Amino acid sequence: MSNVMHELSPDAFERDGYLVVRGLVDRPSVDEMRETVLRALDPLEGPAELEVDVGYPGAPEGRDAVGGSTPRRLLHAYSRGPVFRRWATAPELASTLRSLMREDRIELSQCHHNCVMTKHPGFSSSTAWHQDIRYWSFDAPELVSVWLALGPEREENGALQVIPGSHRLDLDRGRFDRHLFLRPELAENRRLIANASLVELEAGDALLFHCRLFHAAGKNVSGEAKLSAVFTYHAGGNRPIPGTRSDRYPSVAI
Ligand SMILES: O=C(O)CCC(=O)C(=O)O
Repeated sequence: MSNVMHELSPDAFERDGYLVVRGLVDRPSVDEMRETVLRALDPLEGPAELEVDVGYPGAPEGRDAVGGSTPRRLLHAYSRGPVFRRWATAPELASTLRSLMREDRIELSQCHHNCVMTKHPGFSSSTAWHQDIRYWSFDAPELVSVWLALGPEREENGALQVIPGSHRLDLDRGRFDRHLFLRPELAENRRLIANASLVELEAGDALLFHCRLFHAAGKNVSGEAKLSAVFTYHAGGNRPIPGTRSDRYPSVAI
C-alpha cells in the first residue's frame, strides 16, 4: 500500500475518484471542533450511532458487553455548533467542490454522513470494502464526501484505505455480499483490493472522495480515539429520490 499525495485538479479527481487536500482547515478551527466533539462524547450527546448498532467485525457483542456503549458516530454534525456549520459551508470548500464536480450549484446533504466518526481504541470495528452510494438514493450516483481529519490518521488508528480509480468500475452483483461489501473470498476481488492505497492524514487535512470509490478501514489499535468530521455534497440539480432516506432532511446550498 502506498500513501499518495494528490494534485488538486478536477482531472486527477476524475481519474482517481479522490484527492487529499493538505491543511484545508486551520489549527484553531480544528481545535474548536475537537473540543466540541470531546464535550459531546462525555457524557454522550445524541443522536449517535454506537459500535454495537453497526455490528462490524470487532464491535462489542451487545450493549451490556464491555465497551457496549462505545460511540462510532456523532450524528448531525452540521447542527452541532457554528464551527461545523462554518467549515462545512466555507466559500473555499464550496469553490473546490464546484471545480471538482464541474457544477455551479453545490448542496450539503443533511441525510448522509453529516457526522463525526469517533473511532475508539479497544472497541472500534473495521469496515470492509464498500461504496457509500450503496444506501443512498439520488437521481445520479454523483456525490462527493469530505473527510476532515481532526487528528493524525494512520494505519494503526484505522485510517481509510481507498482503491484509486475504482469509482469507474461497474461490478456484477455477485462480487458483493448481502450487505454490499466486496466478498474477500473471490480472487477477482482480492486482485482489486491489492491496489489499495492508505490515506494518511494530519489534523486539518481532508480526503475528498467520490461516492462510488471503494474504501475500507481497520480498527483503531492505538491508544487514542480517532476523530474525523465527514460531510457529503451533491449538485443542486441532482435531487434525492422522494420518500427515501436521502430525502429525509433538506440539503443546504453552499
Ligand atoms: O472509519 C471507518 O471504519 C470507515 C467508515 C466508512 O467508510 C463509512 O462510514 O462509509
